[in-house]
Amino acid sequence: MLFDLDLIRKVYSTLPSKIAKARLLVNHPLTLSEKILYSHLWDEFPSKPYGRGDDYVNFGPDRVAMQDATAQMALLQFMTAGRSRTAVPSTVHCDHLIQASVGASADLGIALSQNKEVYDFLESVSAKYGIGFWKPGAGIIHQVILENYAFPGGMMIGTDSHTVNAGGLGMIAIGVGGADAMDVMAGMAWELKMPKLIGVKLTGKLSGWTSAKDIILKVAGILTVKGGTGCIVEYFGDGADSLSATGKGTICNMGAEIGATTSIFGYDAKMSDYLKATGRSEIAELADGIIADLRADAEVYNSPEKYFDQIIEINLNTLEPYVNGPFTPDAAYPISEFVKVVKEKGYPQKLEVGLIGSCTNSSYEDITRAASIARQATNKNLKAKAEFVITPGSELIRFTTERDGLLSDFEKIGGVVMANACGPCIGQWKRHTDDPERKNSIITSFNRNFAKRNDGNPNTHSFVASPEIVTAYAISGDLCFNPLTDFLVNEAGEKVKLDEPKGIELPVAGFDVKDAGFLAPPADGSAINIVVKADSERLQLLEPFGAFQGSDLLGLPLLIKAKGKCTTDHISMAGPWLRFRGHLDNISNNMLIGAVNYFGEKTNLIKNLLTGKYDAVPATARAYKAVGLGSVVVGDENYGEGSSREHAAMEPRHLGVRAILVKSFARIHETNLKKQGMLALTFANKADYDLIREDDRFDITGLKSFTPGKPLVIVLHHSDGSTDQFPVNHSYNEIQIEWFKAGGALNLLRRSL
Ligand code: MIC
Ligand code: SF4
Repeated sequence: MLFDLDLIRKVYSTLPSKIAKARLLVNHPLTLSEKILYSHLWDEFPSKPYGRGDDYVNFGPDRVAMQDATAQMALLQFMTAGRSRTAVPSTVHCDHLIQASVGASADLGIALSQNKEVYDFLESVSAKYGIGFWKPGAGIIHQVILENYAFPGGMMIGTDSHTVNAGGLGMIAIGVGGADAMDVMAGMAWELKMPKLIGVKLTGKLSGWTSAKDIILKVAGILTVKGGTGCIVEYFGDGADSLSATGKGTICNMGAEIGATTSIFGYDAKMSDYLKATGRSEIAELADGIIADLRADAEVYNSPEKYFDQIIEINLNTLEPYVNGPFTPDAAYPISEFVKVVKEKGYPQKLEVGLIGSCTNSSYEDITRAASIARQATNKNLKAKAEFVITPGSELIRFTTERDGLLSDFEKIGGVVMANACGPCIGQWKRHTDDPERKNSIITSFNRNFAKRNDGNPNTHSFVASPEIVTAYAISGDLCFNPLTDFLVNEAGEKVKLDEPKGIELPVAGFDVKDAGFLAPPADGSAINIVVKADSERLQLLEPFGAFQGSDLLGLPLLIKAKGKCTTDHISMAGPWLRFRGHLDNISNNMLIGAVNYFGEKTNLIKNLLTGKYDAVPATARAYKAVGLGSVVVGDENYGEGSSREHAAMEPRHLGVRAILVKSFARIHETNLKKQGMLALTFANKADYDLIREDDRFDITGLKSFTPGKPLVIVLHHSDGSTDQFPVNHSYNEIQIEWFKAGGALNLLRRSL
């Protein structure tokens, strides 16, 4: 559908002149990322270029997107901002709260009744403030955005880390916490450190079993889960132009898994085709008119090493399909080596479930390629040996693929089509298993595979691959099967081989849908009354956090020293806890329950320094809070990796944690902590992590002269009476220090109203 054409016209009318000005300012040819960033500055043009990786910059994004699990907190904050409508076009998408169990229509019915209070809240807030509302079942936020709202050269933020998906249509789209979204909806600037730029040059052309997914699976292996932190990844080269727009979307989507701020492709014929196929010819025409401004300058493509901070080159002619996992998306294996890895590492060989779809891989092309494998299985008398689950990304996709007989290709081999929603990808999955603790393997076309993410079982080994590879594995039921080379035995006992997949980029008969699930807001929503029941267990109005008292923080007990990977799924688990995303006190009962305690290596078992007894993390934090004691959380590298959920920052804030001290942070989480008035600190010397003992108390000193660039000092008081002292770094700028002092950014905003 076509929305907000006026907005796009307005952006395009000034884009060329702003880009020309930016080129003069930086005094060299521009990458596409720089073009879009400089044309979305909030303030006047600066007198000198912004330092990449150094300077904080205020931007003015064109739009905001929110999904139901994060929108609740974002909107609860926005409601306190005193506006009658959002300052920029914004949308809410109901996708995360639907549990996949038996199939689309039954599951959707259950979700509608179980989440009624939350859906009603989101719908009425949306109506009141002029926000477009996508009903439960309409689809997954990023797929819906790609189909309806993303436009080349635009900038958007969204309260979900995979907002970056829209880079597939040449947009700078960035995942943020709800407090950031609130700022933009309230008409304020949005701040980001000027990103560094990684260029990925794609040469050649995909063929056979290899798909766009394999490009990002390989890139994840090269850059690792933190290699993209603070960077925009810009793809280019003839290989880039040969990829479908949705294939580009898949690559950008999973850029979240390398920590990248966002990823982007230059506007090309494939994007134009996709815009036209999804009812947006007007945008394609406008974009065609300024195409040079929607791609990097020619000099950049000719000598990329001069303009990017880092370059990666991938030849698509020789790229193999990849399988990544388990437990981390950057454990990348070309399929030819995967069998060896499974055997050597002792991963469970039997594959129990294959799952395709999600916001990452739901395109028509994806579904046709996977369905071509399923169809062959039927023709060759094969049945899927593993369970096989399909979650379409949107109603547009579901309707069209059903019409074209593709969903029935899956059903014929035993596939079950779930609602157009996140479902198993975010642990909203009633997995049918006899033993929820058993060591087992599953494979998905999703993007994340952290422990417990899909089904809550820490022993589920979750692997990630393209939908066609997942389909082939589901048919074989065996992780030691290589679909490119190996034979299968069919129901008649014959040896058969799967031919390579065949895809159709865009539906020949066009996309179609009966009811896309969109609800436009009324022209005037001022009379709408928003109700949050005082005794609700799902929603709770926010109480302002207390301001900084002005003196150093002394004698704070260690809450937990987290060991190894500590993603937002470890800090604030999803799945069953999603139901409390609008109720800060209730959801705080999941705080850090997935983090591994360095001392004793158990989860959710830490020493309460007041009693000396071991207890759950939330209970211990509440015990400290009850006696007016703050506490400190210590963590490892890339702490807060993964989701944009600000609950991972608000829960510790709510339960009295004052500082999070880690070796390094993931970007969105670090900003979320700052926004909520927490201290986000990093060890100046990473080895100081080893100094922290189980019954330590912390002094955090230097807060009276808290200034940008100046380290603070930690004094550790060990229980044997000895002490250690070391500097810790922070990345707060002036404004962010004001957030800290005010007790959170929202307090500062309220004060200014
Ligand atoms: C995810 O993929 O982890 C989520 C669930 O979409 C999150 C958002 C959330 O936690 O609500 C994300 O990626 O930001
Ligand atoms: Fe939903 Fe999964 Fe996409 Fe997150 S990654 S938006 S949970 S489908």
